[in-house]
Amino acid sequence: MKKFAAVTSRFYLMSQSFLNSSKQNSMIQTFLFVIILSILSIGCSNAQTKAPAPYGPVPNENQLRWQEMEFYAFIHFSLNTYTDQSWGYGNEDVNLFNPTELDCRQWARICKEAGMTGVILVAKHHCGFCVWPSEYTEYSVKNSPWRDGKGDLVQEMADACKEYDLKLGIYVSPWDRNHPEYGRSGYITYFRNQLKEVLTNYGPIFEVWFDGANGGTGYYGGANGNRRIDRRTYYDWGNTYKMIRELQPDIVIWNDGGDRADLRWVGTEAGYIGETNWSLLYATGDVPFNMLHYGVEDGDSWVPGEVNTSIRPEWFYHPSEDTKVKTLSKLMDTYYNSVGRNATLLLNFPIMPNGLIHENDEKTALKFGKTVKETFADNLAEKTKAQASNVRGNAKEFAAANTIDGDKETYWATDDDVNKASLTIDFGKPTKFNRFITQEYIRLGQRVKAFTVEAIVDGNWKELAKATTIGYKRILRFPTVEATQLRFNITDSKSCPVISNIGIYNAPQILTPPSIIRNQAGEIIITPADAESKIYYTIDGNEPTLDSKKYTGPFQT
Ligand code: FUL
Repeated sequence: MKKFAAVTSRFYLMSQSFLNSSKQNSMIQTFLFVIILSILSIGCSNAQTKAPAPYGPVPNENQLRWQEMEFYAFIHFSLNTYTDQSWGYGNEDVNLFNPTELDCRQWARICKEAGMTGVILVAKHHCGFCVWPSEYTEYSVKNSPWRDGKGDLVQEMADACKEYDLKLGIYVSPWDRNHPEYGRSGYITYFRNQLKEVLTNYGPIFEVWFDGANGGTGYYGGANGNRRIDRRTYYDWGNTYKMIRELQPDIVIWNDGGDRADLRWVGTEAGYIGETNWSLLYATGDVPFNMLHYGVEDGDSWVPGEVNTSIRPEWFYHPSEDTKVKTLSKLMDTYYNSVGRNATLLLNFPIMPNGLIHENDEKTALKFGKTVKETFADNLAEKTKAQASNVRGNAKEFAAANTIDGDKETYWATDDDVNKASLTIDFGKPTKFNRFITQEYIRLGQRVKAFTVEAIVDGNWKELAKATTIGYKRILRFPTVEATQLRFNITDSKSCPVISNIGIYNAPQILTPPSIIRNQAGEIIITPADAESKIYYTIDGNEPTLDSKKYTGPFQT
């Protein structure tokens, strides 16, 4: 505005001097006056159309950068890999750690090809074994036969991430079942020294992960006891966080125990977050029952959810699970129920004893990445016209078209007193689609509480989907429709809606064998890779045809 005022007054002076010196006729005077007036009036309408003020808590730059990463990997590989355990006791022999074909470049390549943006490596699990040669313990790779004790897995992972343009994150278990001082104050110094090592020596770390399993039985340097701790006070998280932020100013901290961190657990490791998902919690760290899963609508802090889940049932490699790698349909559901519900997806790869990702996991991960890529390759909204029922100050800066311009920094906003509004996309011709994406401009807070999506089908508006929160990203699935127009109705919002993006897609049908399982009640459950496939089956060994029985739900055989 200042710049504009300066330009206007300079123009006014110039025109005055022109008038004085040349004494032109009154027509010219009137003409210039009109120009000046119209420039001034544009200035006034701009002045009225200020951007919406932020509403409630907003993300910081680190949380924003992290949220845009969307999909990244977890890697679990430690002594448990060699003992077929989930949690080591803390006395497992370091000599067991001896991968013969370890290649972090294989892990990084798979992650990259699957569309992931980073990798969080378990540097120390609950057993206390360190996959980097920590100078503060003997319980590490430096005393293992791997690379004659000269190996450093964190360094190899950091190098591979650099080569494949992935960000690196680190999991350091606060609970350490090996350390003699665990449960006493001496352990906190040790824990911080270890954090200092991993956060200083390996370049930028985007996320640090502190698991919530804390305290219990363990080896504890030979004491073999049960060490209970107070999760809220023992680790003095406040000071630990301060140190972490000093060492890595761009980091985000994940913690599901103790002080509130930057990111939250979602209350389950099954691979989904609540359909209603506020990126908010209370600053005190108090979480009302089950609210990790849904966030807290009136929360006073921005704490978005991260969905962590494994590509197999367990986190570490167990040969018995080679046939239990999640199916493409399961992973697609996981994607829609995490990234599609305003969270990120942290998908785990268990590493085999030889140091590689199993081919079954690789195949599924790549298929998954390819399907996600193909699904969202062609945004049908981009070639359309968008119009809204209300545009803030009628200003172009806040017009509906900003949702389909491919620029995440522009947005559609309404006037301040509006909390219900519609945006219509006109395809100009009958168009098939089955996915709808919308994104709020979360720099200004999370606002929308409810919305619907409709389309003109056979001449009438028909509701395709109904949902609650949006946040950074919301994806809705519905059966394919052919329509000329789509209408996005915000039916309730905490404050005026601010929408940065709309995407409309026609996801290809996933042609892959369905998963077939028998549940505990003995029923057969058949799940196709997408909700649209129809299934016909036989139970007599004959090839099914379209005349065979149609699957409608679990059945007994
Ligand atoms: C859990 C841990 O106890 C598991 O072993 C695993 O590391 C997972 C990511 O978090 O709570």
